[in-house]
Amino acid sequence: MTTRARTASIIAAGALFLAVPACGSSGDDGGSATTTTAAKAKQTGNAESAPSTGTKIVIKNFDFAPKTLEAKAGAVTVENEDGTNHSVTADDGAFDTGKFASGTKQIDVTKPGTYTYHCAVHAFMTGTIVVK
Ligand SMILES: [Cu+2]
Repeated sequence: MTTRARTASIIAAGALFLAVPACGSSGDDGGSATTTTAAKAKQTGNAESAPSTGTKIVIKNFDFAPKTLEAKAGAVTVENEDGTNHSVTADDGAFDTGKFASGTKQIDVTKPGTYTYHCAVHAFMTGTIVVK
């Protein structure tokens, strides 16, 4: 009984230990993620991966397009074409569309800078807004 209980708590502790670093690395790993994207763009020559100027982000097929948006300070429109809940949530909390499944939302990017964001539903969905 005691051995069993101890084993269970060791497994629980192990699961916790595994969960925490996985979370942390995806959060503050922005530098290498950028490198990966750049490397991929170079490799495939895919123009879609290159920074794109505009005021709109489209969510489609569980991805953001463009991955890096260069925008002037002001409003950015986010359109969800997936029919599934997604969000554009700034990693630093500067903006957040909230979860929505279709239609458009607007976010305000007022200060120049580079903002990394993610989807609050799907942590693997990430993008960047560069405000000039
Ligand atoms: Cu999502």
